Amino acid sequence: MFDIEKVRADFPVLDQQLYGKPLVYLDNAATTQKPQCVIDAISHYYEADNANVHRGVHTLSERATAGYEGARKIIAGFFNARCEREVIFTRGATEAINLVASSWGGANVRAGDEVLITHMEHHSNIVPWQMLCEHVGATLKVVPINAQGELIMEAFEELLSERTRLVGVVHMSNALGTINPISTIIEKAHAVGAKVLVDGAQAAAHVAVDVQALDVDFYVTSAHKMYGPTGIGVLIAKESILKTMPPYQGGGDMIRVVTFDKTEFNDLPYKFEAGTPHISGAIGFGRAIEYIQSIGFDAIEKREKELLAYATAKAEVFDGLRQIGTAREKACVLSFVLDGVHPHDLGTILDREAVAIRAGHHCAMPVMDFFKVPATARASFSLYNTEAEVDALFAALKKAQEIFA
Ligand code: C6P
Repeated sequence: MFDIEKVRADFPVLDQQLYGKPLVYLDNAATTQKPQCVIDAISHYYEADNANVHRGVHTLSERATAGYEGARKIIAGFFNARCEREVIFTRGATEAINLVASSWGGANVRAGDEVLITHMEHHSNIVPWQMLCEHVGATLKVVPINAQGELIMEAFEELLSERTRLVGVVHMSNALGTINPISTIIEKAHAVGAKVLVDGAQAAAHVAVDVQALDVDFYVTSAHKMYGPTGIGVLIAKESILKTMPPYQGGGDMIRVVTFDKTEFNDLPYKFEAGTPHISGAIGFGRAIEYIQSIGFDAIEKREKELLAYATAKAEVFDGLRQIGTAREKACVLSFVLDGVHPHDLGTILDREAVAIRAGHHCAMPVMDFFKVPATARASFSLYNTEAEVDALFAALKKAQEIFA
C-alpha cells in the first residue's frame, strides 16, 4: 500500500515553511528531492569508508570500491542491462550523450550521413549532435511535432532512411511531459540500420525501463532526477557497441598499460571512466534506485497518474490558462502560460506563496518556438506530491492573476 504520509516523511526537505507557508515543491523535473536513506548513504561513505576506488590495497579502498561497484550492479539490475559492463558512470545525461556523440559518432558518422532527432529534444540531445554533424559534414534532421506536443510518426518514417546513422529521441519530454513511443521508434530505426539513443533523463523516475526488451542501443539518465545526488548519471549501452567505441577521455583508470609509445586501454566499463569517479554520487545513486524499487513502479505510476489527472482537470477550467503539451501519453508535467502574466513573474509570485515551479524555456527552445511562446511555467510532480499541493498551486495562480489584473 502506498502511504503518502510515510513517503513524505522520507524526504526531510519537504518539512519546512517559506514565507510562513508550507513548502510546495513542484519543480521535480529540474531535480527531485532526496530521501533520508540517500543522504545517509552519502554521509556514511564520507564518515566511514572514504577512499579512492580500484587503486588501494587497504580496507577503506576496498569498501569504497565495493560501494561504487555495488551501485553499478544495482543500476544494471534496475534497467535490466545484460551485465555491469554495460553501465558507464557519467556526470549525468548530458555527459552521457556527449560521450556517445563524440566517441561513437566520431567513429561512425561521416559526411553525407544523417542524424535524426526530434523537435522536442532537450538542448543536451540537440547540441552534441549538431556539433558532430558540423564536424564531420553530416546532416541533422528533425522529426516534427503536432499541436498536442506529440511526435508526428508518419514524418518520422519519411525522414528515416538508409542514410540515418542514429536516431536521438527523448523518452519523456521535460517541457511537455509527452511520453514517446520509443519501442516503435527503435524497431523502425533498426530496420534501416540506424542506432538509437534514448534520453531518459525525465522518464527513468516515472516508468520502468528494460533496455533489453527495448533493444535500445544507448539509454542515458541522471541520478538527480531519480531521488539521487547531482553530478552523476549513466550511459547504458550494448556491450557489443561499447567494445567498438574509442575512449571518450584519457587518464587514470581507463588504461591497462601506458608507455610513451602507446597506451593499452582498460576493459569495459572502465575504458569510459577516466579519472577518479564520483564515488559518493554513485553510492547515493544506487541507494536512490533501491528506494524507487522499495515503492515500485506500479504504485509510482498509479499515484503520479492520479496527480496529473487532478492537476489537468483544474488547468482545463482555469480562466486564461493555456496548457503547452496535451499529449495522450504524458506524465507528471503541467506546462502552461497564463494570459497577461509572464512565466517569470508567475514563478516569482508563486515562490512568495511557497510554491516552487520552474519558469523559462526549460532548455528546449525549439519547443517554445513551435508553440510561439518565449517561456512557459512548469509544475512537475513526483510521488511525494499531494492533491492539496495542486490546490495550493492553483490558489497561487489565482492570486497572481489578481495582482496582474
Ligand atoms: N532537464 C529541467 O528542468 P542533466 O542536466 O545532464 O542532468 O540533464 C539534462 C537533461 C536531458 N534531457 C532531458 C529530457 C532533461 O529534462 C534534462 C534536464 C532539467 O527540465 C534541467 S534543464
